[in-house]
Amino acid sequence: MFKEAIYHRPKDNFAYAYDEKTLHIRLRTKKDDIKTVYLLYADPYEWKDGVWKLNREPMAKSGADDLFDYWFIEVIPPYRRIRYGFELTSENEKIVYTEKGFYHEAPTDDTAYYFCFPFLNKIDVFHAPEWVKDTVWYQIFPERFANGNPDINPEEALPWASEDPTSTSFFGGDLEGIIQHLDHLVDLGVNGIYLTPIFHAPSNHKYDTTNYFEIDPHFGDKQTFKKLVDLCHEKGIRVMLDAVFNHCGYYFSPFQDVLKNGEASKYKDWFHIHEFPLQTTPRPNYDTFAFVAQMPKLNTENPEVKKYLLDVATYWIREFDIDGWRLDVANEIDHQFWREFRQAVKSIKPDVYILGEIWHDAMPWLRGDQFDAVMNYPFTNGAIRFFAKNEIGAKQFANIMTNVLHSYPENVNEAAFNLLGSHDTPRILTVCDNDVRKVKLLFLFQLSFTGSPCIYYGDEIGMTGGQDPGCRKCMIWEEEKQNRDILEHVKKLIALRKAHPAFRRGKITFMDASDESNHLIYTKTYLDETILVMINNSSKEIDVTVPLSLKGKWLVNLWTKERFAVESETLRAIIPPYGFLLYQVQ
Ligand code: ARE
Repeated sequence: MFKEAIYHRPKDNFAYAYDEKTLHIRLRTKKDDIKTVYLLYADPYEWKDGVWKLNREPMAKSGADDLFDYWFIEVIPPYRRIRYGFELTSENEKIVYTEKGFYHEAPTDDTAYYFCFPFLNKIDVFHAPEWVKDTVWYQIFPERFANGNPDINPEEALPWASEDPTSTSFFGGDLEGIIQHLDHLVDLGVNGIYLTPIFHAPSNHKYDTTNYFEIDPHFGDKQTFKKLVDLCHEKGIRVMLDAVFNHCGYYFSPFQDVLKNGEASKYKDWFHIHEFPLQTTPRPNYDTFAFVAQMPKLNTENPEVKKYLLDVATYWIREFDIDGWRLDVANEIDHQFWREFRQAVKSIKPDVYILGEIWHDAMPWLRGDQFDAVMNYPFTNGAIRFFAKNEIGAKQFANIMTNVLHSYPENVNEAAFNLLGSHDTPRILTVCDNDVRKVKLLFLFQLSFTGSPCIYYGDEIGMTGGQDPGCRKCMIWEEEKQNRDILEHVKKLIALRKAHPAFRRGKITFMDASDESNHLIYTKTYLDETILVMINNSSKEIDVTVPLSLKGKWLVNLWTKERFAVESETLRAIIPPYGFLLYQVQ
């Protein structure tokens, strides 16, 4: 037995409260090393005649990645607290693993040996808004979505789509343009929009805020924004805005005051200034986003700054009823700020969605006291490596996704923001080298995965473009120039997601993954519904045996609506190159 690989640590993704009553416990062991695992647990204060009696329940293998197996069990302790350990059996050894180490027999003379989940306090349970789990997002970069009001165009605005964007070009996209095209979103079936920044700022992306309380005049005004939110709400669409609180723009008045008055400025502690006078070259002598002099970092530890930004956060909820905040560069701001941010926004709208922009492992922000979700780029990267680039085989892909799912508690995964790309990454069709079949498989995987998927504007009609600014081209509205094939595919998937709870929610189980034929088979289960997804990510037709005993069941092909009974012990399936099969098991 490889004891070195055995790992558990209470809290975070290994032992957490799933809801007010239920604990989830996970254990990691070396891949293929352990045959069975039992959870040994008991209430620490329940002794009978001087004896502490442990319960013993089997744990199930919940998945495997390249190196490890993961084990899982759900426990509902009557008094909401437990001490616990694990009994593990390998080919030739049986041991008990506790917080204090390994034992041949489970010690019962003292609870101190064991791991401790001290108490399940309701207030500490991670709780993301319910609606997010049933939401399909659509991300809009407002400068490039649609020009609804040419009267407010920036002076230098170019004719719509007349050329490829540069980092400084403008095309006149605005809020009125979004209003005029809401029917496209309704038709597509999305029910949430995420707008990159819309507040007053000089750049085309508006991540360099000048005034957090004003809509950028080239995008519209507050009345137009109110109209947009109200119309969206009427159509069942939620609205999320971008909160750029890590840094402001160069023309933000407190920063201008420091530039003007130097050390005498009453705003000097709003920033992190290394020395006076301020200089921007060769590198800024104040903290910034990256080394961008136009984006001075705000001192969010300063109570005045904190109050200012929390006022911004609550203002747009209170006055405009927005439904979510996406937090730019969220991991470079202090945790304390985010704790207070959560309290401030949730106190006025308890089901507002708080989405952090973090590209890396984000567990410290997802403990229930800060964010509801993060932009799930580890999901994006895994999906791209497998489907778009063929860098990894099906097995490794299943391992990566298992790893992604085991990096966070289940209730965190249920609200994860799963994206294939954004305004910061090359477009998905371009990453797939213009292979539409691969894009379709990516959308299938994304939209059948548990969480809250987001479609980047234009990806649904096959727009192309490389890294920023290439991925920010003007939306194509002429139907004859749109890829209607991708559009119909995405529409159908969103409709399936709406119609079938198991498609959007529930547990994903990887049943089969072969590097040889590069196929992947997984099930989604939720309550009493099971959906079987079979994907052929190769250029050859494949003939596979379905790794489930389905005899006597009915299968409904969700794509063609055909229904048939399975009469034989094993079921074979023929899947065309880069094709898929989707069955509901009845
Ligand atoms: C401009 C140029 C870029 C250039 C950059 C830096 O266009 O080509 O690389 O300057 O000098 C906004 C604009 C960008 C603009 C930028 C600076 O949208 O067009 O870029 O401002 O003016 C990291 C951060 C993450 C950040 C990304 C971009 O962790 O927070 O980098 N994303 C947000 C927004 C951006 C926005 C800003 C931040 C600034 O979503 O749109 O940029 O407000 C790895 C790393 C990550 C890294 C990621 C991407 O995974 O580990 O930390 O993210 O790659 O690079």
